[in-house]
Amino acid sequence: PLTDRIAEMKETVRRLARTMPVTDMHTHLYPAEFGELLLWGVDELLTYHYLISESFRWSEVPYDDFWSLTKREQANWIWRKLFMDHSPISEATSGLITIFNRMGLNTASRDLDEYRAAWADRTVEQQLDDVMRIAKVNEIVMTNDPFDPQERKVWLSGGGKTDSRFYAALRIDSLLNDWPRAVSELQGLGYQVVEAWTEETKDEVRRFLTEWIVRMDALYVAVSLPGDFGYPLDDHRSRMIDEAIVPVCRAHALPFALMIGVRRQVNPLLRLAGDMSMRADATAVEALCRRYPDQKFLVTMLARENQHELAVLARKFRNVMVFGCWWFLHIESMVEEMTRFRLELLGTATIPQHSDCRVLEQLIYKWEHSRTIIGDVLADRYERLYREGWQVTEAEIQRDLEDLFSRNFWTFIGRK
Ligand code: RAT
Ligand code: ZN
Repeated sequence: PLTDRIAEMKETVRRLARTMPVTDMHTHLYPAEFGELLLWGVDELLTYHYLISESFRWSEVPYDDFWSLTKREQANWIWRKLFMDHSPISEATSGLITIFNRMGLNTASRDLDEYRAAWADRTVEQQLDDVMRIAKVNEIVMTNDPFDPQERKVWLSGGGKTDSRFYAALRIDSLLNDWPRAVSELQGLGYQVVEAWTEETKDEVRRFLTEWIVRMDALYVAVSLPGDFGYPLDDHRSRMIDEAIVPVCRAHALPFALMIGVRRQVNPLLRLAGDMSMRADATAVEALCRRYPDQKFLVTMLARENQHELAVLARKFRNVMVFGCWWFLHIESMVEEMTRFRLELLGTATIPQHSDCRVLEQLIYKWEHSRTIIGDVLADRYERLYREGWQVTEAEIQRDLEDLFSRNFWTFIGRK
């Protein structure tokens, strides 16, 4: 009977969604050769900036008291506030419990030192292998900023490419959002730029972009932008996009990733945890897509209010690929809501999720939660078909999930 076939289909979707290899197309993770840039282990997990802001809600001590602690002391403090004094029910806190559980630790013991001991005899290489195996993440795209001196050292010494599981994305926030800083960084690297938008400055910015795209073999160029980003305007950002970024991206056939809707440092006392979301104007993306129909744009937005409009925009412009449930949207209720209407509006022509992990082991919970939701939403869409007499084979389910979890990304960027 139909109900049995539907139950069987749902079981297949669930199994494949749980096990299908994933390409994680935006993270802040790095291979081992980047040394301390790759964060991993229990103290890094506990001091994740998502948890820092949650823990301050339970404290009245001055912010600087926290910042003056060692990392281990900060981790102890957060552990007490968010796990001992209160129940860890938020996405980020419960995610840590999922990590402990999948790593085979006893979550009932609540013994932080026992958890620390479990990491003590692991090498970073082992942990990378194990975590990627558990999370079934096969490819990881980094966030690569040439203005970060630690990171630059690796690239300039010819490194960065020994671990074939990792891919680069050239991140250029300050070129667009903090031009004076970019000018001084570029000058420091030997580029002949000045703050005025001179011909030589344009040439040199293009040379900088080109050299770093080639050096990193970058898959795309990326920026995060505030919600009040507008385009086209008579401003620095529009000139930079029109005369440097898009021409270089086109020359290398690279997509430009726009992550729109962040208001940086609304509370500077929280440092990295002090950024906020902000509603954006999708007509800026629309104008870009219309002006550059053969330039591809990977686009994500941070405000929930922008999500439906963004999915509709992707129906109008095939050079847009909507990706991920970004940052504050990376919570189960939002992932479900967004995935549902994205599949309803776009079918499987979307990249439903990226992890944005900053700490290696986060791959475990972020992908497990998302896989489950994406699978369930997809199965609901198939169920509708079954009720009309249309069935999907296991091979078709596999194909659809492959599109969502990896192929759409690689096809859109023109690789593989
Ligand atoms: O999600 C995050 O951890 C944020 O801090 C940012 O890194 C954001 O994802 C970004 O890439 O700007
Ligand atoms: Zn990020």
